[in-house]
Amino acid sequence: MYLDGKKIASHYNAYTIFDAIVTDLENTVHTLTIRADNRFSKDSALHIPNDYMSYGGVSRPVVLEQIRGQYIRSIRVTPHYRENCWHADAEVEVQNISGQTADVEVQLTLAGQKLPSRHISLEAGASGTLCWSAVFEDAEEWSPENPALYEAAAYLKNGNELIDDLIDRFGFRRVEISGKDILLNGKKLRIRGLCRHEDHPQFGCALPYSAIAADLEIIRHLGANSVRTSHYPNDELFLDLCDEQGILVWEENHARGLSEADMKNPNFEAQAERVIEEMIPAHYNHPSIYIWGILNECASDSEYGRECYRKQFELIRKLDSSRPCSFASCKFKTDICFDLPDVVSYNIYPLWYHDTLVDEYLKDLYCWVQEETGGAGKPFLVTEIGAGGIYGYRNPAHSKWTEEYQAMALEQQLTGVLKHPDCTGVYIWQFCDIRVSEEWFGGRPRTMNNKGIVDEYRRRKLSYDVVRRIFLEDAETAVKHAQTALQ
Ligand code: ADA
Repeated sequence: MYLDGKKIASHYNAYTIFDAIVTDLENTVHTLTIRADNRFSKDSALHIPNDYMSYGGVSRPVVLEQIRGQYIRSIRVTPHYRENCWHADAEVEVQNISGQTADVEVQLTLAGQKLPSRHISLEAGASGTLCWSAVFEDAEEWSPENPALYEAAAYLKNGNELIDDLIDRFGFRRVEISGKDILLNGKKLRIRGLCRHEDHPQFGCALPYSAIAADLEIIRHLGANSVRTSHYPNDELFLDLCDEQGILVWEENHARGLSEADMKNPNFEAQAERVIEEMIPAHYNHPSIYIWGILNECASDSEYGRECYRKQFELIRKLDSSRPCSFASCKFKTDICFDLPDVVSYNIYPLWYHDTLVDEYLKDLYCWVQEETGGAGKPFLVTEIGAGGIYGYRNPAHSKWTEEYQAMALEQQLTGVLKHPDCTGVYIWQFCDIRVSEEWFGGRPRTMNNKGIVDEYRRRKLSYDVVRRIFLEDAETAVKHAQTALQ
């Protein structure tokens, strides 16, 4: 990033937020230049030729702000439930970018409650954090059924002058692990989800509000209650809409299918950990995010890989102790990391990559996890399952890649997973067909990943109605079970 031709910032990774502060600017016209480079190189450990497209261009919003001396860098709201009542802790970080000490005041309103203002003296260039705790007796819980959102509004004053404000939203909800269950607000969670890439034939990975909203409308019509942001942090717009619509989100850092050799790239650990350090503070207040994921299908079957997983889970828990964490494994019975996450998650493809019957495959795998790994007794999620189906390729012989085969496979896969007594739920791979790197052309007809329930133009395949029927039936059954449990 350049201002008037002078470099002011550089950032690795296309999916996470970063900022640059320039002081003492003249009051005149300036030129801001952003150069996005999507070329692969040995220095890039995360953006590599892959089963999705690393698009060029600027794919996230660019925001310019004129700030005066001091500004509010972040608001972090942590709701928690105790003594039958909602409480919330708030932390407001203020930064002093001026050349002298500043005595400032912060006023904070949380969910309509005006809290006592706080003062802080900041030396030149320093930042500091102010904290509040408050009780909210009438707070409405955030849930998929009732996604109640509240505002956190901070105002920064220097003397009597209001010099900055920052307004964010949050929700009163709690996510806990209880034995084999994930609890949302004390109730057992049941995931009926879809994995979704940010990918669109008109917009690449930079989908505008209207396209994101249209995707979520389809996702809700399918009867899904969750989206997995495979395989990187998503656009704030998407998360805001999930907060508003009660769609639960598994958000994960940027990595897909990195081998041990890939993970030994000298830049890998710093680049992967940096994504976590940027993703969690930026997205912390979103109630829709119920779990953090890392390192999709990376080398969780190797000692070196395990050390990377361990360090990243440690980093997540340092940044956010209010959510569970997990990773999606494809290592069948060779994974050595299940003692590390809160939730055991697997990507499995019976009837696609191997012609094993779903029930048999899942039962065998679940038993192995219980008997042979540190994942015994933990919640168990299927984070990917699906099959390829090329839109418009129909053939009653049900050969692979036909829409009929995909519909048949998903019928058996979803039924098998959702009837397993100890499975918390399922994410279908995947929402829509997406572009893949040229290097992946071999196994990917059209140089596309064709496992979408809709194609890249969001046109429904035969599997669409199968998924909708099964998800709606499962939701109905879950409601009946919950009602029976209350009687
Ligand atoms: C893996 C991977 C996905 C996708 C999928 C597939 O599970 O996590 O990104 O590549 O396989 O289509 O085979």
